[in-house]
Amino acid sequence: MTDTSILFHPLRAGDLELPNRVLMAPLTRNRSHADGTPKTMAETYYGQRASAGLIVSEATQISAMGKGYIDTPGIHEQKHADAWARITDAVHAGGGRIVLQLWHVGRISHDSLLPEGRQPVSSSAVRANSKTFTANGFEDCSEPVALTKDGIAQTLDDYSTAARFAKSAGFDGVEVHSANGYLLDQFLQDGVNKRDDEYGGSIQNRMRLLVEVLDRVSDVFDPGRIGVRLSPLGQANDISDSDPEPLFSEVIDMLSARKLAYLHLIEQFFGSDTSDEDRAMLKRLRARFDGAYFGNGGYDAATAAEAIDKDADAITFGRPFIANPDLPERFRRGAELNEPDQQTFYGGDEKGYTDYPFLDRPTD
Ligand code: 8OZ
Repeated sequence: MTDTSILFHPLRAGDLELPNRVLMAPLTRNRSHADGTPKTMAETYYGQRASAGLIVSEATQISAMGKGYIDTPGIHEQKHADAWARITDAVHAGGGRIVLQLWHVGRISHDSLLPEGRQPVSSSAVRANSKTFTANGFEDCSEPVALTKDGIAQTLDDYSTAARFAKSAGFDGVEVHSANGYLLDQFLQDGVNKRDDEYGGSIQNRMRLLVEVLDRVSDVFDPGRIGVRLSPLGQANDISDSDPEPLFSEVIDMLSARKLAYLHLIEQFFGSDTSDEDRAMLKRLRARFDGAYFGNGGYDAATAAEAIDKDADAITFGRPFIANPDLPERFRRGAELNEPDQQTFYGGDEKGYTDYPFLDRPTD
């Protein structure tokens, strides 16, 4: 059996002190109230998972215009912050740490989810060949409009407000979601970004919105409490770039210079393999980042320990953490894992959310 003890070596990621390297990945669960307020059961769910080295919250919209799916949580009103404060209390009471993932979906949305039925916004007015989940089930994404200069200014203000609410709710930090074809990725990648102003064209221009978002978030949280998630392999939500490696090299150099807490890359998408060529590119990219590196996608305890032995600092686990609230302890003991039930991933109640059994705790 592989020696997995390295998973339990403490790690410092910026200002975050992590007692182990088995981290909880951000997981969309669509179980908030319609107004974006997390439900009480989320306190139990996150509290149950407090033994993670770090919890990255589910993606959380920074504004009403940043919403793209039914029943996802927000962080742009006092009532959202109040509910999140009870969640961070539950995690801290269990000895854990939690960062909030700040999210704007951009064009991956539907008019019916947005205020007054407005059109989604993006870098350019290019419709995504992708689907989202609304009150009517899976629907095609709506036609977006390109953000104007005023719209960009508003979006940056929304990031500031959201970061302040996150701080007031007691989060240990934030993760800026710049992956998976959502708004910031729609600015980075030239398959979508067709702008001819200072937010389009050159790599520096396409990075500008992410840089400005990080400036705003850094006014609220120290850089050592900010992480960024990227998906340089594209694949999700109809995103693509004509030349990803130079783009993501410059992005990661910028993140490294800012001395952020960590870089979080999606290395493999569920259900697809990553080619050797893509793995080699990811390796070159992550080597450019000076801070902590979190890998994600398809790991188990043994492959995570191998990756940490080589060049990762920690691994984030998604599906395994859905089904195993005590995942670190199961890894420590080499215990059996509960199997996740895909039927209850998105939406619903406590079933498949807070009722997965612990090794040592009887369920009632
Ligand atoms: C699954 C379903 C809906 C959204 C992501 C926030 O891909 C998501 C997401 C995942 O980053």
